[in-house]
Amino acid sequence: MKALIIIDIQNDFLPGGALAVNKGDEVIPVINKLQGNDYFDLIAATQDWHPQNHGSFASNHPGKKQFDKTLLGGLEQILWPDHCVQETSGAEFSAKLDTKKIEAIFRKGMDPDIDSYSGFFDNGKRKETGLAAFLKGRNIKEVFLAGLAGDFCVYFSALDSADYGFKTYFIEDAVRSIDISNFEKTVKKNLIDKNISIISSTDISFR
Ligand code: VGL
Ligand code: ZN
Repeated sequence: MKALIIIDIQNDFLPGGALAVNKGDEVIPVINKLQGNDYFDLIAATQDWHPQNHGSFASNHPGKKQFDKTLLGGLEQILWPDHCVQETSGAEFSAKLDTKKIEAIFRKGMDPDIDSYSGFFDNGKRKETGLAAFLKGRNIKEVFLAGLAGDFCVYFSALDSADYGFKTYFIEDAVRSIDISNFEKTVKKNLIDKNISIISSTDISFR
């Protein structure tokens, strides 16, 4: 059984948003096309969902600037612009994303004291979101990942998916990254080292 997990297709990560990923909007038609056939047995999504006082926001650290680093929950933390604040339009899924087939949405980043990049866990692996149990309960063996950002939330979701024992696929043309050189130099290598398959949406045979 195969699942497609759509990561954080939210207005704040799209052009014009608070933490816009360059060309992030280009993944939406690709993801809509992937959903538009019966290849996947299950489609789920994640949503970055921060309280306004979240510790990953530079605005909550007087004297620090956006993209500075600090410690949060004992872990190195990049300080982001305020983004995906609960119940704001920036946190909503893009109106262009087809959501009809999304059976479940896993929210993350709600604890102000720790960030959450992966759709499976917070960054300290303290608390699960329930995504892994949901997938296992549906007898999913293969997990396909798409969305934003390729070097953060999609990346860490892929690593955790592989750790849970799912055969994991990273759909490269359905992903855009915040730092493209980091993606090319580090992320791809680490995915390959974990036996995660980097594929194109066109490798998926539509039936
Ligand atoms: C993300 C940075 C901060 C992501 C979320 O969705 O990749 N990146 N919060
Ligand atoms: Zn976030």
